[in-house]
Amino acid sequence: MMTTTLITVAPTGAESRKSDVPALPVTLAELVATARECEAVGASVIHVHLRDDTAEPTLDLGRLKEAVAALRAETGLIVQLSSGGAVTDPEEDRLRVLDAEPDMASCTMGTVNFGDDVFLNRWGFIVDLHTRMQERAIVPEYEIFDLGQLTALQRLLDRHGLPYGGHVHLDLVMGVPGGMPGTVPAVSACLQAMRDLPEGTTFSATGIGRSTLPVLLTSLAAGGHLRVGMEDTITYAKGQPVESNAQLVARAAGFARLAQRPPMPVAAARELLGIRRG
Ligand code: KMH
Ligand code: ZN
Repeated sequence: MMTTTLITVAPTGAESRKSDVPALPVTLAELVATARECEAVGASVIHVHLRDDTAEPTLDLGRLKEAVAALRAETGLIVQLSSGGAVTDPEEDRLRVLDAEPDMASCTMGTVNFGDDVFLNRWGFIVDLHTRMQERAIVPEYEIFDLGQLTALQRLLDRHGLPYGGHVHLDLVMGVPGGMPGTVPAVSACLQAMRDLPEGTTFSATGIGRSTLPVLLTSLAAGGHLRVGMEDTITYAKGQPVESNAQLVARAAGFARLAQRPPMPVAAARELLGIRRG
């Protein structure tokens, strides 16, 4: 069992509108301020989606580079860019995210219904993402929205080798309408499937919406790590909107301490994940 808990914050996402969720960080200044607050209360990784001047999702390379530089200058956090983007983003734009040279990038392991939309992740696209990250010394976080995607990950690693750094880290994204539910039996099924992955594979888990707390508590109990943030959760408790990402990170850190697995320091997270130095 891990003695500390890696906490990733996903502060923005591509789905919520600023007009519906005023506390959502959408400008670079808001993103950096959120990142600093979240680092102070226990986050060590930030999963980044950017917005444009109208607060709509964007994969603009210039903005991505600017965000990576600003987060590196202002925080010690490990910077993970989303290669998932929004469901409408074309593959070439999603691959171009790697040109911003983040420490990490997400890599979703299959196509999934995503509410009324489809989040498309063809096998050939997944292979491109994985191999380009190997070449560029970018550490992937494999996003798992459904059970079979763990088998797809096993196939990817068998055919195309380990990721840069040699360590496999995945994130169970649970409770998306169309994906696996955020329940104890679903986490348990994933744990079973993870036995076929390389020894030392680590996982975090996040539950969308109402599944936030059940997934958080189950992951801690199972020796897993945590992802929290307004990408996944905009209601703190019934009738109570989330005030800030730091509020969610602080709650996660509190549960982690109660579980005798306090937040993992950033240096230890870099070591664990195999992030390149300098
Ligand atoms: N916004 C979702 C369609 C990722 O960041 O890699 C995809 C997503 C996964 O959020
Ligand atoms: Zn994301």
